[in-house]
Amino acid sequence: MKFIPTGVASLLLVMHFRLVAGKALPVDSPSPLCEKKYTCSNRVFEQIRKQVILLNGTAQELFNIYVKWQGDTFRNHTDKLCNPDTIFFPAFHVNQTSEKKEIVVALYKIFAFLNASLGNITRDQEELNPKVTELLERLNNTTKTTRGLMVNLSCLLCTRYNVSQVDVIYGESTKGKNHFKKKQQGCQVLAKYVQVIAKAAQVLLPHVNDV
Ligand SMILES: *[C@@H]1O[C@H](CO)[C@@H](O)[C@H](O)[C@H]1NC(C)=O
Ligand SMILES: *[C@@H]1O[C@H](CO)[C@@H](O)[C@H](O)[C@H]1NC(C)=O
Ligand SMILES: *[C@@H]1O[C@H](CO)[C@@H](O)[C@H](O)[C@H]1NC(C)=O
Ligand SMILES: *[C@@H]1O[C@H](CO)[C@@H](O)[C@H](O)[C@H]1NC(C)=O
Ligand SMILES: *[C@@H]1O[C@H](CO)[C@@H](O)[C@H](O)[C@H]1NC(C)=O
Ligand SMILES: *[C@@H]1O[C@H](CO)[C@@H](O)[C@H](O)[C@H]1NC(C)=O
Ligand SMILES: *[C@@H]1O[C@H](CO)[C@@H](O)[C@H](O)[C@H]1NC(C)=O
Ligand SMILES: *[C@@H]1O[C@H](CO)[C@@H](O)[C@H](O)[C@H]1NC(C)=O
Ligand SMILES: CC(=O)N[C@H]1CO[C@H](CO)[C@@H](O)[C@@H]1O
Repeated sequence: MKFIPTGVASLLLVMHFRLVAGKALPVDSPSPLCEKKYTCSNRVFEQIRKQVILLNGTAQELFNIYVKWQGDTFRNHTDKLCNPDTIFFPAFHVNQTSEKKEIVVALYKIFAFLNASLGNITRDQEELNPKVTELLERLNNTTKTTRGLMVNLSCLLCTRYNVSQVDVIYGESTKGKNHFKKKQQGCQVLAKYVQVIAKAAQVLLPHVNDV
């Protein structure tokens, strides 16, 4: 059995094609990044670091509780069904020596993707597990923190780094898919999120390159 669903594979192909073609993908958000006026405090980077560390501290638990409520098949075969390597997630190819601006752009890409994914996951779980507050609350909290983080990242991008557009690649919507696919896609995204957020937290540890 192969674990790359055809939808994901074709999405990857489309993205590969677009990257090769050198075309920037439009930002799918309803309003351009810097339309709002942001006031950035001096502590904003510190705030971002705290928010990322908070997310890193709650990601594994969110994943565990998610799996707990998807039924026996997911609980018994988590590694196979929720393999993080079978889902697209924006790359996070920065490290502690990267420029801060590069790090902030990379962070924006992953959190924009995460925010959209959490929207789908929350909608699906409200349908599949409408009474499970321990899961819905965690999804809600993670979404809230993610959006707060995006405000702070936008503030840096728009006022400090003069970046008014970031090309974000979004995932596939789960709308219209069957229950199993919805559960699986959410599970894969959250499994990958656990890995990526740990890397992000690592990169944001106080480092020398403070420009
Ligand atoms: C999952 O594992 C439990 C306990 O090990 C078992 O009772 C159950 O039948 C299994 N269910 C499936 C769908 O594999
Ligand atoms: C860190 O990332 C930069 C790009 O941001 C890259 O040029 C450099 O090779 C990377 N260093 C390591 C040790 O991976
Ligand atoms: C977050 O995702 C929701 C869809 O669930 C979208 O409406 C909203 O604009 C997104 N927020 C940001 C800051 O991108
Ligand atoms: C679901 O995901 C798609 C693709 O990432 C995104 O465009 C859409 O806003 C998401 N839907 C919700 C309700 O968040
Ligand atoms: C969600 O966030 C609220 C407010 O920060 C907190 O009181 C609550 O314990 C959190 N719930 C979960 C399940 O993490
Ligand atoms: C979280 O839940 C509260 C209360 O149910 C709701 O008002 C709020 O819009 C939710 N936030 C997000 C980001 O989903
Ligand atoms: C910001 O970018 C705009 C357009 O790319 C450019 O005209 C402007 O000079 C830049 N400002 C700074 C402070 O870098
Ligand atoms: C991120 O979370 C993981 C798992 O809880 C933990 O092992 C790691 O130390 C955390 N990373 C940072 C930089 O806090
Ligand atoms: C320094 C700074 O601007 N921090 C903001 C980051 O985002 C949070 C949540 O949106 C705000 O409360 C902070 O003021």
